[in-house]
Amino acid sequence: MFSVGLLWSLVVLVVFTTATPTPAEEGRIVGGEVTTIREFPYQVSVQLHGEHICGGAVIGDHFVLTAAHCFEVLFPTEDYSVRVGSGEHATGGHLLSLRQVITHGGYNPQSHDNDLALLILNARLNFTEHLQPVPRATLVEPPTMDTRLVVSGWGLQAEESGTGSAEIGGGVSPTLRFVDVDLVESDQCRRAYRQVLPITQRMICAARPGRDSCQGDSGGPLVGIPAQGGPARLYGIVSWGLGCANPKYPGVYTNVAAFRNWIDAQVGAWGWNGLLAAWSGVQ
Ligand code: 4AZ
Repeated sequence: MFSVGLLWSLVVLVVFTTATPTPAEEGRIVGGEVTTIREFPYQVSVQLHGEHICGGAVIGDHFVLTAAHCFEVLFPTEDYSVRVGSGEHATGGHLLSLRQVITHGGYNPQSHDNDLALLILNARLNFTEHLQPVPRATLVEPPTMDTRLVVSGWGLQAEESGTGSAEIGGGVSPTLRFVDVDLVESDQCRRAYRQVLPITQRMICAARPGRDSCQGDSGGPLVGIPAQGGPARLYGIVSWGLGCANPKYPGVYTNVAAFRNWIDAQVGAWGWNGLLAAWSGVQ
């Protein structure tokens, strides 16, 4: 599996050779720990032809939020599925089919701007202790420096090397992992990536020495737990970055709060379509 996201990372690595990570800093969801789906009941695995391609987050009883770049090469909707309620991407929980994949119309594969997709499931989810929605962050309560930020996923435990040939370690993790990261101020993130790509207001950055999300975590949730207590909220969707856990380059996440209107509009339109279909059915 060679995602477009990784491909882009490699392209950028070739262009900016000074950015090539050394083996020591390369690749791992370093500092990550194995966890269970009970701890992250909103986490799902997005699958193509039965294989994990991306993470995702449950935001409603028919809805999963993920990254648009997971669908850059778009297959028929029937080829995708979502595994919910399991800490293993390959087994357990329920494997569900999709009604629709809605990628953001403003998604730009070159700039990674608007890297967001909404998946509409065919069946209504039954929430359990293994399956729960996560509330979305709004612009009213931005993450602060003392918000605990947690990113989770089945992404690579070892990144492929700069040449793309020698792989350090075998593919995505069978079991769900998480790692704590810290918010990186937009200005600081902009400076870090100034020779690479613009950091837009639709992106937020997070990092911690030796810790990061990586390829295969894409589309997955970055959740913030307020220091003062209160509910966890979905702040980010794993989007892109230059390498993984490279001290020079924070992980970049889709800023979920910036898409409140877009998400609400898609969810609302789907609801009206459902009502219309039911109504025309009785006519
Ligand atoms: C990727 O290639 C990717 N360190 C995802 C996340 C990050 C880097 C690359 C963030 O899908």
